[in-house]
Amino acid sequence: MRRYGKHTDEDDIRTRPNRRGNRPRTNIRPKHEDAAEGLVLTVDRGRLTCLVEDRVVMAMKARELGRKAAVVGDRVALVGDLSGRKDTLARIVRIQERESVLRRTADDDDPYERVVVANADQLAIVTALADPEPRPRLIDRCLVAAYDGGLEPLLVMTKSDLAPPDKLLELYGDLDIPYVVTSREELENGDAADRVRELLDGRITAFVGHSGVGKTTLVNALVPEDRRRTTGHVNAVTGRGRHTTTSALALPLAGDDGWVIDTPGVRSFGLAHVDPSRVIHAFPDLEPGTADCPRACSHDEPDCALDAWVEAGHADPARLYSLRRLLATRERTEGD
Ligand SMILES: Nc1nc2c(ncn2[C@@H]2O[C@H](COP(=O)(O)OP(=O)(O)OP(=O)(O)O)[C@@H](O)[C@H]2O)c(=O)[nH]1
Ligand SMILES: [Mg+2]
Ligand SMILES: [Zn+2]
Repeated sequence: MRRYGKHTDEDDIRTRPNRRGNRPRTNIRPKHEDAAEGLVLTVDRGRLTCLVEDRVVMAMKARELGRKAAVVGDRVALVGDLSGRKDTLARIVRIQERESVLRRTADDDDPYERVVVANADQLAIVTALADPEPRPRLIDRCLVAAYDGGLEPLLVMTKSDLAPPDKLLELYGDLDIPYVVTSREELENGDAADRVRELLDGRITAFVGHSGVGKTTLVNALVPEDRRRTTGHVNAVTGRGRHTTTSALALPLAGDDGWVIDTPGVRSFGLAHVDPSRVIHAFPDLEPGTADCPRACSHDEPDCALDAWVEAGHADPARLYSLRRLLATRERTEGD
């Protein structure tokens, strides 16, 4: 497990002009020199469960953080009671700069974006091959969010005992995304966990997908039970008696092999916040062809220089087709 050491802060002493007189005065706020570093494991109605060294510490946001919210995966600085004992509450005084941000909006018209997970470096997009039926549009949208947020995508196709993966594999073949296919039997004999674990090695992987595709089943197969128990998984029982995940939860893989973050199922993945010009970075083979594009080109418009560039043989047309399909997923409504 990663350890979190002490953190000092130099920004907390501020000078500002005194409003009444003109003499400057020094406004000394608490320095939090003794703040410890922690990792946010889960958030439940304003209460944050954090890992500080090897202790699980409950915390809340300090008022000085203002409207800034800490999310799962955030590295934070904590002060107060860090013992981790029952009924203690520490305070989060700082959120460290994020290395990646997975964002979504509830739908495309909703300007309010929420950060789903911070600091993940991989996005496992989980799709069941049946029950529920695969929804390529949702996969495409998760891909765009991953590219936009700086996460590398991984396709996880579950329930191959119910339907074959061929059609989906064909659809995503040109995108060159690593993928893994799992079945009920492989979950039970451990093969699924072994195969998926290889792709998670040393990384922080967030699992996303529609409700019921098997995210939690897989995460549970990956993380030994005693490690899961420390944080108390937040679950609710659905109308059909199935357990559904209600808040994101980070769990450590065995050894020093990284983290997995289970998240609640999503029906849609709004992309109102996405800047299309960032998606092209995920296509390094096409990116040089954008040199002659008009300013602020969406790469999905008539004047885009990519068509001519690909026609001239510089890249595979199938790759341009895939890029355009992803970019177009921002325009269409979901659910089909
Ligand atoms: N047949 C089959 N069923 C599976 C497989 N993996 C998971 N399931 C079942 O699918 C159902 C849903 O699994 P969950 O792991 O709860 O799904 P989830 O993605 O976490 O769902 P939410 O928390 O609601 O987002 C459970 O009844 C699992 O037993 C599989 O490979 N094959
Ligand atoms: Mg779940
Ligand atoms: Zn263009």
